[in-house]
Amino acid sequence: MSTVRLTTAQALVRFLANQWTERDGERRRLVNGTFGIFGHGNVAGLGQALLQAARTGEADMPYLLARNEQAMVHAAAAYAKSADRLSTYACTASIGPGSTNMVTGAALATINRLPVLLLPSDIFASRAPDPVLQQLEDTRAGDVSVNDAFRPVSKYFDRVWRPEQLIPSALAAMRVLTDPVETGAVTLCLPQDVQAEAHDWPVEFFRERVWTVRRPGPDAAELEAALAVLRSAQRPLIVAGGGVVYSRATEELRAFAAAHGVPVAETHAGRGSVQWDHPQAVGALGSTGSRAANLLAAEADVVLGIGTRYSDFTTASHTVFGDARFVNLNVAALDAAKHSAAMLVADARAGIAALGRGLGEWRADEAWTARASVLAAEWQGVIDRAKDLGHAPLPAQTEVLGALNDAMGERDVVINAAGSMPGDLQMMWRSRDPKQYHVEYGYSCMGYEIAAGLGCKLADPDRDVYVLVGDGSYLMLASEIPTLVSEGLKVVVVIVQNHGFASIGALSESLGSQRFGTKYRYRDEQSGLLDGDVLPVDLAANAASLGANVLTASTVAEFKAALATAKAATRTTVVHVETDLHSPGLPQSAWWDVPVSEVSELDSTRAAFDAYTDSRRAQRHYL
Ligand SMILES: Cc1ncc(C[n+]2csc(CCOP(=O)(O)OP(=O)(O)O)c2C)c(N)n1
Ligand SMILES: [Mg+2]
Repeated sequence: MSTVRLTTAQALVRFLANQWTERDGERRRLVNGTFGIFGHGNVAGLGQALLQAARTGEADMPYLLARNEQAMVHAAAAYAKSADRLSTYACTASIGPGSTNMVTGAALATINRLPVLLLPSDIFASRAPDPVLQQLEDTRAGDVSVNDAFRPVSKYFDRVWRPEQLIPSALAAMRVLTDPVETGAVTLCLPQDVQAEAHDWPVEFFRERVWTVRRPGPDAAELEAALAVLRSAQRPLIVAGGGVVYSRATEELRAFAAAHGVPVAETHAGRGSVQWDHPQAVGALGSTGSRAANLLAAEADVVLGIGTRYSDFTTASHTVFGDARFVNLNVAALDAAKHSAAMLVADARAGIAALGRGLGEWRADEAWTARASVLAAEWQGVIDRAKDLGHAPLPAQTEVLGALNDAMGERDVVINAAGSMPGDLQMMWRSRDPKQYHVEYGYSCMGYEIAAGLGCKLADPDRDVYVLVGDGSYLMLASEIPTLVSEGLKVVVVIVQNHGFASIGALSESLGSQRFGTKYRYRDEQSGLLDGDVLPVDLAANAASLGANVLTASTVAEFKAALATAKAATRTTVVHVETDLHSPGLPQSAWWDVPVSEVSELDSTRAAFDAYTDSRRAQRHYL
């Protein structure tokens, strides 16, 4: 057996450079590059290995210097989302805080089922200098470190205590990253001494490996049972989730919906599965759904869920569906089994094809299909009105989002994650391309947005990327603007300034908590609350100080003009627009379960509790 002498870190870099994925004849690098921030935990181990790779060309592993470890994991997750999970980035962080900063990113990736490879550095395997700077000391166990916090949020976790242990560990990591069911954050902890330690590695470890991203077909018995339920349906509704997009099943879904006259409602991750003006498109479903989709969900007799995990926003906390039976086509049994469904465990594309063949000429009731079209058209009228309110003196958020939607090209991408915008976007966005609507709503993590712009742009350099970020999110994590600037990547960042939390403020008010603590204001001396004057915070100046071009707009007309300038720009450009914190949103037609205090001294809370108790009566198990 021929061997090569390398450090553990050098071996890992060389190994990663030789991993590929393949699906439908498309071959991609599994780990396209590495984001990192160096500290004493990784500068001399992985840092040296990455430098050697760059200097000698012995391994193709581009290195990108991020500014915040959480943000770099978001960038990797966004890259993977854009790449339909066929490719991702690795993230190296120093031990201690550098590593634990990645835990939030790991949770986001795992919950959204997006592959990211995390390489937190770890305490000395030798234990010689214990406690090393930033080491957690545990009186009960010697093998615990802060990195154990990654365990519940990782789909695979290992700590490489000895160099040769990397071989099984790295192979297992690749298997999990490329498995459409298992995928999520994969964490290999690398003790700082082991990273730098040499070993004689079998050359075979570094050969090119191709991991097939499989498309499992349906089981014959499950398919028969699913078809029987569907054939009995008169009022069927499709719920399209992220699995449709990741599986690239959108063409098949469009054809299936048209052939069988089945309306299609979409989740956040499934938005764009059918283009907005497809004859069967009825918009978004659930708490922030269209009235069309929510009415149809209440009346449907069979729901065909495809690639959805049925989050509470989709089901309106288990209130949106009526007496429907469910058929769930999903690559993961976990999701296929939800709502006591007839399970169809399969790849979305393979499953839709099999269902289409089995259904033959079957069609939904003509009246049902027609009613769906009427409701969908009515909802488009609601959107048109929300886009053009003439709200003054500050524009309404829906006007800003509408202007952005109109200004964007067919293939451009819009990114968002948290605050009031995901709800408005989900209700009103007109998607033309399956990759256009990039809203992270599995973890809804403030701070994802700008970092995700970086990941998206790396994945799809030929698409224009528009990041929508609230002032709250911006204040949490604008750190990757300088990274975009240094890498020469152009993203348009739209900062929507409303001096606080439009989202949680409105929620607070509806739950009787009077918008307490949701405004960015001076503390008022008399009330003792944060409801004084607006703060002298200038996010436009802040963005300029980070190296971006900055444009400001205070009316919708100015915003449109700024977008046109930003579109033509060749470098990262921020458009700062102020909107009315209290501006009207779109009409809500479904509930969201947020419990209200059962006892209270406040009238507002008591009234909200009564309303909450009423709403909860509609909540059900789907048995
Ligand atoms: C990291 C993180 N912390 C807290 C929350 C809870 N949260 C959801 S929306 C929101 C406020 C967002 O404010 P902003 O970005 O200004 O958006 P707006 O609501 O004003 O549209 C908060 C605190 C979250 N989703 N993520
Ligand atoms: Mg805000």
